[in-house]
Amino acid sequence: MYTLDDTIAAISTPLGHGGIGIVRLSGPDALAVARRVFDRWTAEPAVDPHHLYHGHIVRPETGRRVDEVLVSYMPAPHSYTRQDVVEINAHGGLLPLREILALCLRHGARPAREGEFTLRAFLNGRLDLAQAEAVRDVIQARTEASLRVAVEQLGGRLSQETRALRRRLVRALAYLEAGIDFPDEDLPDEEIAGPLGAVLAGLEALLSDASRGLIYRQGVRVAIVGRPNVGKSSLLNRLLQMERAIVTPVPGTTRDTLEETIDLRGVPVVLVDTAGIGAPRDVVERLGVERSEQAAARADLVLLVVDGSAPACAEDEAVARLVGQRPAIAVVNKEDLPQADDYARLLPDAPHLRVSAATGAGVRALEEALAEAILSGQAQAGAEPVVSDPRHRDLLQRAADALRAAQETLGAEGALELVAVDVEEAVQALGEITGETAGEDLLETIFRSFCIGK
Ligand SMILES: Nc1nc2c(ncn2[C@@H]2O[C@H](COP(=O)(O)OP(=O)(O)O)[C@@H](O)[C@H]2O)c(=O)[nH]1
Ligand SMILES: [Mg+2]
Repeated sequence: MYTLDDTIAAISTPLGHGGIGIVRLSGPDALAVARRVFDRWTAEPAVDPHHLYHGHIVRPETGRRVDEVLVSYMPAPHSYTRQDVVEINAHGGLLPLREILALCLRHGARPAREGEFTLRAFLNGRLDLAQAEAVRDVIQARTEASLRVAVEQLGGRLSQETRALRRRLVRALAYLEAGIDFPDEDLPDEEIAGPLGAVLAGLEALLSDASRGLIYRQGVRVAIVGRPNVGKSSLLNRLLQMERAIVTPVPGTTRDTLEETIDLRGVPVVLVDTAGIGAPRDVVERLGVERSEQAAARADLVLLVVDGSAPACAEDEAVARLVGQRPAIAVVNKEDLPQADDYARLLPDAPHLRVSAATGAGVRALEEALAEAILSGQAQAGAEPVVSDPRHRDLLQRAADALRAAQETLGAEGALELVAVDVEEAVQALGEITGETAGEDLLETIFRSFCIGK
């Protein structure tokens, strides 16, 4: 299903206005296609690899210049895809880039699908699957911490550790099979039980900080909810350190949900400001309230904001009921005003913090509490987690479960065939991380999550 023998082309930089933009070609005809549209190479008998050539993209039919460009040629295997690659650096506008791409397509290339350059790099063995996924994660990283984790994975740390564990299992499997074929020989324990235990310990070490890695990569959603006018939008602006949401003394100012990301100790935190939950006065407010309820339901953590200068009312109670048992922090806002209520009975199990979104008092402590709630129970060791992708975590888990089952059978002196089946399962699972045993369906799903041009 995957072809490597045709030539693909795409705009590899974001669409919009930019200083430069790049059209990339990969495949056996990359140079031939470029020769047809790049004037410097049309008459050039030998193009120097890894040189930048200055010239123009020209419509061959009319001789009209499309753009002034810098073009480079990276022959196989010394390129991103390990195929012949040509990169055309043009001016970064939508029109020149689209026209250059269209010319390439008309002269022998076909449009690249999502992630197809990286897919080719994978199929040609330049990257394994976990590294290919890291390319996407580097591009999509939202904090320095998530970038560091992705760069480590791109460098092959997860791949090397996974491969080393898998190799030990493959060896153990060979001994197991020998034991099955020659049941009268004694099986040396150090060749089977020893490696199984060691690999399981290795898997557990990788899994131990996986949830922290997942949090860095995926981030968490925090919904700010409360009745109208308690200061939700003011609190959002405070946490963002900018005036993002409109704040007015008029109840019902925020009618729709609004999202912004902050970097909280390396964790990308999506803050969702919501319309106040109360008695809606019109259809827009009613829809806003529904969205607020959905935002609270979808959030990993809820900030329930109340107004400390006013007594708790039925609306506050209603919002607290909506929060229910979800992870939450009660934020008693407007502490700069005379306080009318301590709100202690609202969400009695959640931490309560007094803040003033107006003066900023208590906001640092709130950030600390938020980080604590998000990373609670996570080891805060300096080392970056190795695993940050739920796909990898699940496969490591699958391998670990299979090895535990294998150990159990071994311990109970069960049939070696059964042990072998479980060890094979673990070998298969680990192979799906690096792609050694990945089927086309899996590749299809993974590369579809890339952007076109990557
Ligand atoms: N004194 C005081 N006023 C605040 C504080 N936070 C918000 N306000 C005011 O409360 C009103 C409603 O604020 P807003 O953020 O729009 O509330 P929302 O409806 O919950 O989003 C505005 O007039 C704010 O200036 C605070 O900490 N102290
Ligand atoms: Mg608001």
